[in-house]
Amino acid sequence: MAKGERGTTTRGTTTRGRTAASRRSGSTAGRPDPELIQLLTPEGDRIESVTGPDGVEYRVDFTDAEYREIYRDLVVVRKLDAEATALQRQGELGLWASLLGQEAAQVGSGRALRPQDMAFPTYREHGVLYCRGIDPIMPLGLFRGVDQGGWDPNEYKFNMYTIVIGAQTLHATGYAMGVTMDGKTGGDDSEAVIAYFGDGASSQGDVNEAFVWASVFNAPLVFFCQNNQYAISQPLERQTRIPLYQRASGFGFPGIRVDGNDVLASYAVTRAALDNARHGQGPTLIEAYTYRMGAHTTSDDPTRYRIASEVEAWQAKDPITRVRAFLERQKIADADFFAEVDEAARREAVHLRERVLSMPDPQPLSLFDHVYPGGSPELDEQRAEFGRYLESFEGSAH
Ligand SMILES: Cc1ncc(C[n+]2csc(CCOP(=O)(O)OP(=O)(O)O)c2C)c(N)n1
Repeated sequence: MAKGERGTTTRGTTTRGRTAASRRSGSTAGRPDPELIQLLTPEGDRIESVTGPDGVEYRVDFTDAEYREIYRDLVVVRKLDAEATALQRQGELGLWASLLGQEAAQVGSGRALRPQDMAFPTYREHGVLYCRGIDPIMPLGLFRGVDQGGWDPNEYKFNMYTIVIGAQTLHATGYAMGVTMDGKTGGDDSEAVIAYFGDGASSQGDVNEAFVWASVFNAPLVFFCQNNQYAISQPLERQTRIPLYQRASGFGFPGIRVDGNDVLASYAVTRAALDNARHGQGPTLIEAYTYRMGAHTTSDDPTRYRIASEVEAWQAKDPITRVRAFLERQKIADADFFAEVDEAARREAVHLRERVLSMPDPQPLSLFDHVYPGGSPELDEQRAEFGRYLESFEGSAH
């Protein structure tokens, strides 16, 4: 994205007067949305390159092997997610926040990150976590309640999951400002930062404060909003009256909307925004337009607030089916390859399950171990009191 392209116009689009359904679909039925960056259609047709409303040309130049690898990522990530959901249903996890439907947004943006880039996720970014090379068992330990995350954010350049909605956008902004203050921007090997959040989070004060600070300090930061249409049961029209990406212009930086079910477009748009950030051109807001196919979490029942036809319409835009159609049509992959990927994903899921079931329960008193680096007298007192409480049970091992 050229420097001169920053500060995109709002293009005068308004959602007032449109129906809730047309607001959610993001376009007038039947017509492609001119503001949606897409490189692979739902039918699996490849669009060579596309010029966004920001005047930037978006493209990817993957080798056949890279196309196959990105397909593999999508399939494995979906399979692991389905296994985690099943484990929760069998009582092995306390809760699970499924990414079903959001694989392309996560794998596309996750693969666009360079090794030196730092990511700040929410609680649903299992696909990005996978792309960062983190063992997928890690979030399961968290949702099983036997550890508090488990990975080293500095080693993997992937921060801990954040449950407090939007808080991580401020953490990311502070971190990105630190990158600038350390004089580390301006080159190809510079660090860029990405913050993930949802459409619901866009209403939070934290996110809006992060926009202000990132903008005025020109932070090397990409705000990656996965607009999956719902904040639990609250639909998008309860969060905004304009397309979310247009919010950015009010804060003084560019916003772009990408087809979040298109892994190639998600990759291209994120790569461009990250490169702008690392070269000193400040933040970008990416709105990945997608859909949460499952429940908000395993504690939620989406049939109470959304209709089946809406889900079916999004099924036709499935992020994996279109890549497969493209690979088949272009003869980039054959039946043996697809069977091998399915089998590899199945094996990974079995392995995941075995390891979840053998995770040791933590010692109850370890709850107090990592609250403060040096402990505190008050905490010591609480630990002792909790220890006495545990010992009061018959047959206690404490
Ligand atoms: C500060 C705060 N308020 C409320 C909640 C409860 N809560 C958990 S998830 C959620 C909805 C988030 O929706 P969105 O940002 O769209 O992300 P999604 O879960 O759809 O990926 C809410 C309100 C919370 N975790 N933190």
